[in-house]
Amino acid sequence: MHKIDLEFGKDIYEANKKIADEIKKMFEERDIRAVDFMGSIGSGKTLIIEKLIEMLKDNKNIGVIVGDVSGDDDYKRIKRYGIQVVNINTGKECHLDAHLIEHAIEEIDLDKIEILFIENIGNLVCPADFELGTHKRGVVISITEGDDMVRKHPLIFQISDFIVINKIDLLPYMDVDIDSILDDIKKIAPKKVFLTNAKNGEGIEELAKWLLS
Ligand SMILES: Nc1nc2c(ncn2[C@@H]2O[C@H](COP(=O)(O)OP(=O)(O)OP(=O)(O)O)[C@@H](O)[C@H]2O)c(=O)[nH]1
Ligand SMILES: [Mg+2]
Ligand SMILES: [Zn+2]
Ligand SMILES: [Zn+2]
Repeated sequence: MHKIDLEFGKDIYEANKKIADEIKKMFEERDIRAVDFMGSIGSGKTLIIEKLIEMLKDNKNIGVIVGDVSGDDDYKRIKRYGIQVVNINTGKECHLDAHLIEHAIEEIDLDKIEILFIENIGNLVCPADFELGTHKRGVVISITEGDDMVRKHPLIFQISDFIVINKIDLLPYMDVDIDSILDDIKKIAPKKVFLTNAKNGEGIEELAKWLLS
């Protein structure tokens, strides 16, 4: 462990960005593709990562960092796949930051991974402000959260490279207008969109292909 080099009064975002840039450079040197999955609580981030692992693990070496405020539920779910996984408990913090990732990757044998999935803390606000050094950042929302998520939290969608709308299997049961979500995305944050059902894997292959391209 080292002491974080945060001068008093120095911008915390700037300090984060500096570490994130170093991490990204290191990933590039090692040819590791890293993806930050942000998104709302319970939207399906872990299940989507599980489906991606199932789909890719025979051909790619995958590592995962899971962030949760507390506990190891998601860690255990990923661990079942027999791949390298690190759990980060943030305690009171509602987002991951680059310094946490810097330490988490000390616990990973980077020579043995080609892809790193990072599951951020479920939250549509502050994860947006903290880059983690990944090549791609995405935000996962789901049908059960209603159709106003994008316009209520524009920033996180705008800074993302892709957006996943998950749990589309629940559309028939919810009073949710998917076209309204897609309209908001078009207007507010025109990004690559994936419609998924992480339960049966629908839409995950398309996401996997895009993430690797
Ligand atoms: N019907 C349906 N359920 C889903 C889908 N994706 C995830 N779920 C369920 O939704 C719940 C939450 O899924 P998780 O993968 O734990 O969600 P998460 O975003 O990782 O949750 P946190 O880490 O707690 O923020 C679980 O019960 C999943 O089985 C989906 O596409 N359809
Ligand atoms: Mg999770
Ligand atoms: Zn440190
Ligand atoms: Zn936060």
